[in-house]
Amino acid sequence: MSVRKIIIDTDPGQDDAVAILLALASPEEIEVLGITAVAGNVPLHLTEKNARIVCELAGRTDVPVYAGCDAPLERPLVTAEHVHGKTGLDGPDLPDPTITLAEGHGVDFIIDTLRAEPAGTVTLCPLGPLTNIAQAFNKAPDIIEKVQEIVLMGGAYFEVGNITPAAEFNIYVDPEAAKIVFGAGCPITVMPLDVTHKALVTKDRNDAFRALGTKVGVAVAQMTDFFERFDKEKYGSSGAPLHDPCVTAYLIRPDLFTGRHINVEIETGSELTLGMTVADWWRVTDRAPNAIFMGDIDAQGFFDLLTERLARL
Ligand SMILES: [Ca+2]
Repeated sequence: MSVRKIIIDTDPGQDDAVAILLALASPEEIEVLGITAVAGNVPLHLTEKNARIVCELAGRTDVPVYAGCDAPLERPLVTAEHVHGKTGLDGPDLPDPTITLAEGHGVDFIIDTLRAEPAGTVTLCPLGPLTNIAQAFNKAPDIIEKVQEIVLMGGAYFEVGNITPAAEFNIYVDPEAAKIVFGAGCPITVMPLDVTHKALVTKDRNDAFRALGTKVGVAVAQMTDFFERFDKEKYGSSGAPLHDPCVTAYLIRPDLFTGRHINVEIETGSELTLGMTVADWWRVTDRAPNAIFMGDIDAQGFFDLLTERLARL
């Protein structure tokens, strides 16, 4: 397997943090060209700071972190402090970053990188609202055909919604951006709630992170403990879902996931179902497939991979 060059587009977020740590811990499979922050779980000034905190936690001060868009394309920002806490990274007590933001806008970094690298060699990994990616495609349509793949966390079919009864948070926050991305024609792989709601941080799995005894292991245990409180109450499950690391785990172990190549459209018109991913899981339309929509995960294999890789940092 060759090393995949990726850009992580993110709104950390405790689960974003774990996704980034997994990528940085896996140099045999993943080379992180840069991280672009976007407004989402919390406002941009916090997500870009949190991304730098996470790189520093991993000892990877060489990874450039850019600030991207501070609001969705056409709507006011909706945030999720009720899940992630006031900072977006509540749980561990991590120091302010010493690394500074890279110069330039995150959207321009995405454009310049895709233009500079050979076509079909850069994978985009959006872990938040799709604003930065859509903005880059709008500004520089020539980069669309150069994308190797977009592997994103967002949407839902059987699990329907987590921010409204019909919509998953990342897509709901910027549905117009999601519509642009899903309509762009790039290969897309989607990690929806159908997958992530099976990736539950049970007590045993949380204990395994803590038992690493490292700074990273303890911080990840504290992060996953934090949103646990909220999610367990909400879902009544044995643990909280760990959404975003499914994206970076897929780049390392695609065999942990199964899904279908189907058509996925984004609802942007309805008040009631705004941001819904209308996924043709049963292939009842003749709309052309535009995404591999995952439906299942080997959850224990996923957590074993996470624990084994985080132990390296
Ligand atoms: Ca996220």
